[in-house]
Order: sequence, then structure tokens, then C-alpha cells
Amino acid sequence: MIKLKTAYAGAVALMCAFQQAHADTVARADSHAPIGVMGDHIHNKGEWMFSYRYMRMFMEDSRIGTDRVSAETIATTQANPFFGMPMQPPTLRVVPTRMTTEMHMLGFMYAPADWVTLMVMSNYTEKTMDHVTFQGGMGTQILGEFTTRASGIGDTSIAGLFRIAENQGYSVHATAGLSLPTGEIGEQDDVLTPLGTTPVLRLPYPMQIGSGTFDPILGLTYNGYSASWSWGAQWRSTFRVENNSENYQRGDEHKLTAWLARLWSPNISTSIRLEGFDRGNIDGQDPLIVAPVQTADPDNQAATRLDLGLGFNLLGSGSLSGHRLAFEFNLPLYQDLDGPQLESEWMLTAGYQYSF
Ligand SMILES: [Cu+2]
Repeated sequence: MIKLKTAYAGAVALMCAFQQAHADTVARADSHAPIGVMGDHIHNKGEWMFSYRYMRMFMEDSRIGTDRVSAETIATTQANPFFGMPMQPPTLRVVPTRMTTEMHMLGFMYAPADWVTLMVMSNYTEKTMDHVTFQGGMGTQILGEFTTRASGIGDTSIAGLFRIAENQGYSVHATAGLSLPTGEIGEQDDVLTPLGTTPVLRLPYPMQIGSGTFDPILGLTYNGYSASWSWGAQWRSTFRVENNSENYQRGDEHKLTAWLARLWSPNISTSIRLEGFDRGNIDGQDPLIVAPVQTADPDNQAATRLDLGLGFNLLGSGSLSGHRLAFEFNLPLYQDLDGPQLESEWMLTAGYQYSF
């Protein structure tokens, strides 16, 4: 009987600890990671969450490896992989100078049980790329500039987040999901060729909105807490396992990130974050993407980056209980690109979340 009582007391103590942990995770601004991290937290049984994120990424100038390279150098020294095909010059005569990517991301989370949270994310993406076209087959005479645009619904991801461990000071969960090919891969726009013509062509790989393939997603997230600090780390990979209808697959993407947040009051936290990013080259080739431009080369897509993120989270209280606002600004500290390829300059993420 005494044994049973002790066991019962132990179970109650454990449950209280669990509820305490739960209370902590819902009542502080930093119970969510910096807003640039996806699938960073899980929910308790019966909870729903809606999220909206606005992301803007800006790229400018090109690199080969870690070295900046000018448009003139690219136009006169970089071989065109399509040389030998009709009207293809020996070097890359069209050079991208700037790219802006804007995303409106919608997300839903629901926990049918404490051990699993389901997540669906989709987005509307707008891409803009500016280019300079050099005249004819050689020299550095500029013929003109042009901008291509693409927009539409992006790929949609569905995922399960599985609670592996949780205690008062930390939690760990695994992510297993699938990216669905809801984004377009046949985007086209008019371009200015080195010959002065302006045909409508299928846009190169970085301007396409989707991957065109079902891509498995795997990840692992750790969150740790103390009274006024929190920290965490996440690994997340997207694997390409099939070719799309246009005869290629994008490179795998791997992200490894770690962050530290300071809780100034239950409603305000600030964060610093490092993220390592690695993306492979494209395997295969879209037969309709043929142009003397670096973005059309399947072997000029791989990137390795280290980014620094500065962010803050706000958590509503009272009548705004359950509402969150968060911002994060990311700057690359290091980037090594298979190039020539446009380099990242900065990224901004702003998000609103509501759980109930
Ligand atoms: Cu959530």
C-alpha cells in the first residue's frame, strides 16, 4: 500500500512537472524560436495554430566560390555550356545583377495528441530578376537591361512533429514531412538576347516557383529554457528523390541552426541565431532552359552559406493572449557558391501567429 502511495505521489509530481513545463512553454515570448525557423515547436493535444509569414530575400552581384566577379568578367571569360547549339555564343552574354524573392507563407498546426503535431504550410511567391545583356558574341559593349518576373503558389509541405522528450528545462521533437509539387516549374517571360531579339522563354531554374517533385523532409529540434534565457538547435533537410516532369531534380537542401534568446519580460524576447545552409546542384536538365546565362546552368546552383540572424518575439497578453508577432533579419557571414551565381545580401522575415 505504501509502495502504491509513493508511486501515486511520484506520478502526481511528474504530471505537475509536465504541466509546469507546458505552462512555461505557452506563457513566454521565447517559447517559439526566431521566426525564420520552421516547425520549431510542438503543441499540446487539441491546440490549433494559424501563422502568416512575410519573407523578403535580396541578392545582388555574382560570386564564383567565395570571390566576387563582375558582369564584364562573366561575359568575357565564363564559357556558355550551350555553345554549339544554334545562336549560342561561346561565353555567358546575359548576366543577372539583382534578384528579389518575396513569399507570403500560410501555416496551420494542429495537435490531435500530445505526441504528434500536424503542420501544413503553403506560400505565394513572387520573384524578380534584373539582368544586363552584352552585345553579340564578344567584348563588353552593353546592349541593354531587362527584368523577368514569376509569381504563383509555391510548393506545399505537410509534416508531423513528434514529441521525443520533454522536461521542465528542455524539449526535443523530430520532424517527418513531404513537400508537394504545387508550385509551377514552367514559368516564362520575355528576355533580351545578345542579338537584340526579345523572345518569350522558359525562365532559368532560380526563377521557377516549385521543385516539381515530392520531396521528403526530415528534421530534429531541441529547445532549452532557463528563467530568462532560452536556446535551441534544429537540423532540417529536404531530399530530392525523383525527377520532375521536365527531366531534372533540384539539389538536396540541408539546414543546421542554433539560437540563443533573452527573455526581457514574459512578452518580449530578443534572439541571435547562426544558420548553416547547404544546397546541391541540379541533377538533369530542362530541355527548354537553354540560354547564355549562368542561371540556366544546372551546375551553377549549389551554395554553402553561414547566416547570422537577429530577431525579436512579442507575445500578447490579456485580450491579445495567444497572438504573437516576430521579426528576424538575416545577413550572410560566409558564402561559397558554384558559380557564377548571385550572392545573398539579406533576408527579412516578419510573422504573425495565433494559437487557440
Ligand atoms: Cu504552432
